[in-house]
Amino acid sequence: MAFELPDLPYDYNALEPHIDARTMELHHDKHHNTYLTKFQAAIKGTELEDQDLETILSKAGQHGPAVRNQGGGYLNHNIFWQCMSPNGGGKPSGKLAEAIDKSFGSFDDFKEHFNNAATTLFGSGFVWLVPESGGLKIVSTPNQDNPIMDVVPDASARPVMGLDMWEHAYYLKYQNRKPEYLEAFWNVVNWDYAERQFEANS
Ligand code: MN3
Repeated sequence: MAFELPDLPYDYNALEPHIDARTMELHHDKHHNTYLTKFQAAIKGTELEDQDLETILSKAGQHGPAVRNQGGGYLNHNIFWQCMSPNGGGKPSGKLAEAIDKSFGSFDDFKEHFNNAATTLFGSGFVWLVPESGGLKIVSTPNQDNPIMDVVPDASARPVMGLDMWEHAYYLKYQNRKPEYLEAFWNVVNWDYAERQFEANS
């Protein structure tokens, strides 16, 4: 497999004023690209070069920290850019909306649970919405782990959507103000993408 840095699906400034252009530029061009470069170095000359990303990371526990952390960082950002959109925000619809109501009680209750998971996550990591037997659950992962990884307890499913809670995702604009970053995310969250992921993976 030739792994490449995907273009952002929108301009750096497309998520302004919620997520600032400078953060998006550094986050994509520097952080994401560095995960990719280090992942490529970690698998160079090994049998992993011929496997697809999800196959490799579903067995992250067998491959050592460089593949888990750098490969995870590469995958997580491939996903995260799609979880936001300049046309995002609002509420989900269709089967995803029904599953959120069923699993959490209401959309507002879901947001409260998700925000709570994000603000209580210690250190760097991601918060994910993950399909679970017809419903949904919220999963927090440390560092660059992803719910498809064998090292994540109770996971092993593709996330519907996720949020980057590393400081590099918000510090330039929001510093320590995580609740403001969360509000910004809800204003750009791409429910169309999340609905497609839910229908494909649940
Ligand atoms: Mn990040």
